[in-house]
Amino acid sequence: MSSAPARDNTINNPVIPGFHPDPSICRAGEDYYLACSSFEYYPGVPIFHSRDLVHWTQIGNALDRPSQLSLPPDSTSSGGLYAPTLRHHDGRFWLVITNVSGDGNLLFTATDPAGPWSDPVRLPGVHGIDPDLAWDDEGNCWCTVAGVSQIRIDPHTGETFGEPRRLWSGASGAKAPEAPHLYRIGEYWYLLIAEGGTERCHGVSIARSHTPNGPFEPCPTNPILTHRGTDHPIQNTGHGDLVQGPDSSWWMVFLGVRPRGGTPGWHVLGRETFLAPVTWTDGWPVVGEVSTAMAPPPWPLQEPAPVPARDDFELSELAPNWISLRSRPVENCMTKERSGWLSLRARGASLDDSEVVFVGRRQQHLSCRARALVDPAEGRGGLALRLDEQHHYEIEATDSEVRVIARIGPLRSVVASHPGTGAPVVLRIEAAVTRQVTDARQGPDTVSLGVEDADGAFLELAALDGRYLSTEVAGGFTGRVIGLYAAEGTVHFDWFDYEPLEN
Ligand code: 6LW
Repeated sequence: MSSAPARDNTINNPVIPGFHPDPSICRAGEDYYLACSSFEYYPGVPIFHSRDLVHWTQIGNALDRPSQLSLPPDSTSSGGLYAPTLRHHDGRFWLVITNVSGDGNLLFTATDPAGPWSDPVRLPGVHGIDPDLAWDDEGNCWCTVAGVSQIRIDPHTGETFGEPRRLWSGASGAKAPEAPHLYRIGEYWYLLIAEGGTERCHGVSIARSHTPNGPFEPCPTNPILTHRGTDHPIQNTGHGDLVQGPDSSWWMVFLGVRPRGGTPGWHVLGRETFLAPVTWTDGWPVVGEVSTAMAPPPWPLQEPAPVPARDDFELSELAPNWISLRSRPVENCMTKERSGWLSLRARGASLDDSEVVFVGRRQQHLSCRARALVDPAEGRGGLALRLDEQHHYEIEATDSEVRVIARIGPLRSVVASHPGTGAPVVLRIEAAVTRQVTDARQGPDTVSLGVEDADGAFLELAALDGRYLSTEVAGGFTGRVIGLYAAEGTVHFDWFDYEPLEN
């Protein structure tokens, strides 16, 4: 998967669209790697590669074996894996992350970020989310967590030394000083943090010290990045990480959201990964303009790899952008049961159930179309747009019926029904962004669900307000995922298409 095609001499920001929050970036020679949070989804922690900081291709998921990632069936959505730090040090890649649904802070290593990553080293003595790793000149490894506090660790064994030391509680008395990253840059150690919470007040602040352990002096112009209180189209900007470009210029990756519709605005794609230039004044970083169409960096850009719309399920392994809920047992998700088809064997009876068998991909475009050819002869299942167990729209097929189901909070309703033919059927879900807001209460987009006839004509069965599948309504840390599911028996899928539509 690649993203952000160059257009009209600007680059598209977010550089990694869709639910890809808490970006952490590192450089190894000419190569850049980036990791994101993945919460209740399995495999976990998508890893991206780029050579130009603009075009990113997903090369794997760091945690793709049960020995690395355990998410109990009853673990909550928006639990699971929070906020990685990815670093290249001493010829190896290091990833540290919190599994809030069980194992706490965990450290993994790899020689190739595409994998395989090691089994976890547990960090039972590190208390707090958003762990960061930094090594000083003496070879000490400092693990800094939200709060903000720090402890020395042995990254090979997970042993901690001494007591945690409080470093800084942020610049402005704002809530949630978190997402620390510690860097040695020139004569200083810089401590970058997020504060204000991951909602509309989010921001990034920085402090510096002559040692990795403080005392830290806050930047006089903190926060160095925030869109709080503005009408900027990119909101909730925060949780950043710094990196040097190929020409040694400085850049920040950070998360942001794109709310749409009337007031108060709803964002539906989750928190996305954005890029912004950084310059330095008086030894402090200054974040440049943040824009959805930004000026390209001065170095040559890669030609983005074309992204095929269709997955034909011809391969025995699913591509890395496919994610499941909590686990992916081979007996429930089969690529060889019927050659060239994906076969899902049901466990839970609906998407309300945390054990449902679901395989999806992130919705990455404000307007898009997803289609799938489904054979329901041996079961019941279909195509779904999911935010969590309490917020999803789906079009579901059995031999005798196709129906649209909406679950919004405690309410569940069959909103449309259509006779089935007994034959495989093409199901379709489209999201169309609200272009013009004519009413302050208007939602961010419309979600259409329906079937295609033999000529490919779309028969819309329902058009639903997208706000109910937004973070502002559902809560939590994730974004929409579009995918295939089985709710009874075994359901076979011949292909799945995902196409961006013009916004
Ligand atoms: C993450 C925290 C945050 O741990 O949201 O925006 C939390 N920042 O740093 C979950 O992604």
